[in-house]
Amino acid sequence: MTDTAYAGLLVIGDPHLEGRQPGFRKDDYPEVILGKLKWCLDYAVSYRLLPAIIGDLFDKPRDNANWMLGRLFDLLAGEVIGLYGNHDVHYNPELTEHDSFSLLVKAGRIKLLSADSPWRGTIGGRPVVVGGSSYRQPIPSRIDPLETNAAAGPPLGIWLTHHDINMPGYDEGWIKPHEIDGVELVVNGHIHRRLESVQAGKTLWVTPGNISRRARSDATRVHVPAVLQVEVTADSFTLSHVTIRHQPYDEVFYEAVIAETTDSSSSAFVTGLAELQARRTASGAGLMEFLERNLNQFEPPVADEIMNLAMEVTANVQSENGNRVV
Ligand SMILES: [Mn+2]
Repeated sequence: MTDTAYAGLLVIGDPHLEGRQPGFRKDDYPEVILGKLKWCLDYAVSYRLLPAIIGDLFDKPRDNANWMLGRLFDLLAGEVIGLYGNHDVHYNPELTEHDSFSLLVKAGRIKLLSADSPWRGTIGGRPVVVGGSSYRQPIPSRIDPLETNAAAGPPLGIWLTHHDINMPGYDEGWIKPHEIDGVELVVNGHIHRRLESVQAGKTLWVTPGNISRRARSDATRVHVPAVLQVEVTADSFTLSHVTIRHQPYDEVFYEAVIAETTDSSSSAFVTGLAELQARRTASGAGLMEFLERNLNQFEPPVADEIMNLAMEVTANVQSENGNRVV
């Protein structure tokens, strides 16, 4: 498909692909999340949208399962643009040849956007520039007009980011939404829930949230996995959140079973352990939570030793993430 046929963009938030089960997910996460990405890419083809991944394609930057990388090479068959997020890089903030994401860039499966290398083309019959700043890369204050195709009129400027943006409902952000000269729309990844958009001068800042639900938290419970469809119109654009088919929250996550207890006797500890064993998540999620709540009943050297052992065990699980755990 040539870019002249594009009607818009499909912005895909933080897929966090992983070859093993994260946290308290109880479904077959590796397959489910690849399936979601496939759904997004198929949807993009059906509606003539250029797919754009706004960082954290992977959950772990390295040692990703070969079968998963192979599937990705098949899935990313058409034109796809994107950024790397903090989860895609091992030594923040640079992408290196050791990180899986770099393979996809090298193979031309993803065009990595940067300030120096934006995507340029025609969308909805208009010239469009889509630039991007990967994790910790500076967000420019303007698109240089010399860089734009003046003959075809001013392009629609879109910028993608993977940053801690200070949006309503997310106060960990250190970058305030601001006007960027020549950019009408900024779409930010990194924040895993959909937040209210902020108009800063001529620039609209949008946080669509991610397509997967990773953490078992209240925020996740209300988050509806969706992608952001940006339809380019003659003089502007329209935005819509397209819900991705997903299972109910309770079918995706184990129920929280570790009740707060004031009883610090070892029998409560043992009961808690038995519950943990019954739940047995692939990543050892719940174990740390359990230990943090219960270790205070032991002498510090004993508590430290238990914690060290637990960390060793869960680190081993992580290093084995090339093996699928089902
Ligand atoms: Mn993320």
